[in-house]
Amino acid sequence: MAERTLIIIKPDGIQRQVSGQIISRLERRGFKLIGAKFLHINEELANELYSVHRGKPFLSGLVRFISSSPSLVMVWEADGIIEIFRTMMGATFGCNAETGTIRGDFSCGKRFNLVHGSDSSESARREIAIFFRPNELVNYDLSNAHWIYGEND
Ligand code: IDP
Ligand code: MG
Repeated sequence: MAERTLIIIKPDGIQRQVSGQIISRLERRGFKLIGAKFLHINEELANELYSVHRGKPFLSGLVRFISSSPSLVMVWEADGIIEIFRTMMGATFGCNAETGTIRGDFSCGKRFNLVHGSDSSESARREIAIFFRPNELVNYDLSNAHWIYGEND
């Protein structure tokens, strides 16, 4: 099975109405959407998602931001997607992110950086399970997969 990652369009992305532009980049890259939920992440879920940041000074502000307005929570699949998407997101703060990345093209601040992407396969497994039951992830063939991955031999 191809690799999966949790991608969230955070409250600033929804409020700034750029979800379509962000999703276009994922589709253009050939990623496959296998799950999606539009929801208001509450404080409890936000604390669970960001449990790795427990004790850090920015956690309370981060939880306040994430639980301030709805988010679009998605699971996408592709070979190597975790690393590819981390590169597509850019550095954590928009003010440091390279132009051409999502954060570098859509933001110039710090905490408000539009997107979340899992940082390892272990994180992806843990984070996906916070938002989705296994039967909420849809299995299907992408009809153009052959034209995305091609033949490598
Ligand atoms: P990442 O989203 O690039 O993986 P993390 O270090 O996992 O970055 O931090 C999670 C989120 O917390 C960031 O995306 C950002 O919204 C916020 N954040 C991280 N560090 C800071 C900080 O020093 N000040 C304010 N917000 C921060
Ligand atoms: Mg992170």
